[in-house]
Amino acid sequence: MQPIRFEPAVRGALDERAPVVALESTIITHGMPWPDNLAMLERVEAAIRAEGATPATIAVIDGSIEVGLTGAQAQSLARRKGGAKLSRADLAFACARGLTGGTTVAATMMAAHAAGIEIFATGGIGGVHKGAETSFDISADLDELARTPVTVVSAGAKAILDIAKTLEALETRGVPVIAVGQDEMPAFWSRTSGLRAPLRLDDAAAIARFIATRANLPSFGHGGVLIANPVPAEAEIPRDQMRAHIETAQAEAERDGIAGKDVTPWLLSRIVEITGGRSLKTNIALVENNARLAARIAVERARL
Ligand code: PSU
Ligand code: MN
Repeated sequence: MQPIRFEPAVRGALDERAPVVALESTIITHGMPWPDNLAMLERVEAAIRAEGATPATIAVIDGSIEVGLTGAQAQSLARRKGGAKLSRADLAFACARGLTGGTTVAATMMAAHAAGIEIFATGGIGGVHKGAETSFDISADLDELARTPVTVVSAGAKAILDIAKTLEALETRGVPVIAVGQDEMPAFWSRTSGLRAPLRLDDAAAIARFIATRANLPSFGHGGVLIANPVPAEAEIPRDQMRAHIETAQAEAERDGIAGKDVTPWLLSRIVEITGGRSLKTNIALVENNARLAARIAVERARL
């Protein structure tokens, strides 16, 4: 059995050292409902191709880590109910047991790095949950950013999290966090968070130069980089509106005893209901926006 398999277009692009952008799949299996999840993936892959890069969506199918999905594989993953949510702790187990599931930011970073892909686009990373001082719920995405040299293009940490604590945890782990085009850290559905981002760069070329410089500094290039790209203004839900929705969903999750891996998917889908579908439109718009920026970074990086 081959643990990592490449879709032919992705293999070809990597062999030619052409720009490739990895995409995660927990967002497909657990982050969005069918059929919006598949429509999102198709739009996002098209946006990457339009910028001159090759998309490589990563997932585990029947125990094999797929780097790049065929249309049929993407559709069957998106339709599937009850697939696994696979993070660092689950990846080898899923391979051994022949499971199928979506890879989180952490697991996708591992697979992307193993495949030789440097740039990865997602919606929002996992981080330190509200109430983590008692629940200890801190996403494995943060430790992965500390150890695996992949640049993750996000709209920040999901606003259901404690963003201030998430920034502290990233600083502790030595992860550069770079806001794009503004001083403030974005907050997923909203362009603002009320918190200053640690670092700022204004375009894809500057980000590509930073990644290249860092990779060339001996022993500095370990670990990942987090790019925090604000959602486009026309798609954003302002922070004061989101705050109330998040508090409502959070209180319901606590009441119903939602815990562990279920917390993030549960809150995201409840917030889609509470906002009458508006948060899903925003989520799709921000992933597409991140994919476009990631593709531009990959194109600039390939020139350096
Ligand atoms: N971004 C989205 N939707 C998602 C996720 C990110 O727009 O569903 C997923 C990512 O895969 C991320 C995961 O790694 O949520 C975090 O889960 P947890 O908090 O359980 O680590
Ligand atoms: Mn968690």
